[in-house]
Amino acid sequence: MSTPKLYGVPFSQPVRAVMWLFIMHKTPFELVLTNPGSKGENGSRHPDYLAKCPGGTIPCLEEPATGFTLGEAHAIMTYLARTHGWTDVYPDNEQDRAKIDGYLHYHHRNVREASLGLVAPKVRKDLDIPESFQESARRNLTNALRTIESSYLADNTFLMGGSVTLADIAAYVEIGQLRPEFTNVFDFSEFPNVQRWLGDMAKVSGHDEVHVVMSEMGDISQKAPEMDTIRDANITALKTLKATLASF
Ligand SMILES: N[C@@H](CCC(=O)N[C@@H](CS)C(=O)NCC(=O)O)C(=O)O
Repeated sequence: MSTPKLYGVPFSQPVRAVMWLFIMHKTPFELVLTNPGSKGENGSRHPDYLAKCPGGTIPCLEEPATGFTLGEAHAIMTYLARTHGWTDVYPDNEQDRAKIDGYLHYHHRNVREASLGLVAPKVRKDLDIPESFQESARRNLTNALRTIESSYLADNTFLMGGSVTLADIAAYVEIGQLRPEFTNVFDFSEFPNVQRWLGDMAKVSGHDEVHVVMSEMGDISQKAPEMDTIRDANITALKTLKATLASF
């Protein structure tokens, strides 16, 4: 089977989720650098890219052998888990899978708001995200964290029970980026279960390799990062990815 292509950049949360899934299963892929939102060549709004991924967002998966393409991180993750037999993160039981799918649907417009409300306003000044929009995103995220704290993680180590699933990976790339170790833009003191889970997730295989971009960019709580800092963080992340993939 030829090496699958993954279109995106390491800075993107949903791209990181798919990369983490590949890396934890020591499965090679080729990252094709694709600028989110750009209509230029190698941009996610270029007609050639839209032909593969009509939504015009990253990530997108392509299997060169068959020409199959697929957008949307969660669809990609469940597809990869099913086709590779990765039952460790997507158990071979319809009810377990349905519960995971339930979280993956819930994630959008709830946990995903972490990026829109807290990270993008600092990192993507060009988007000029209105303050009212940021506030509503922060509210949605806080409500989602209350749900995760008091329900998903009330009696479980991970979102679905005793082991990591696709739901944890999808959730962590959003919530984890806010940690003091990374952007440091959220106060987790109201959420002890979430804090404990963040620590457990940081020990999962592939976590460090996928989050190099975050550790390199560092704390943005006081000051928006310079463009050079973001560019350098992406370059270091790409070098790490190359070394990781070469080790498989
Ligand atoms: N629902 C999509 C969201 C992907 C997404 O929002 N990607 C961003 C980058 S993190 C993007 O491509 N933005 C460019 C745009 O919307 O034009 C998924 O989970 O894959």
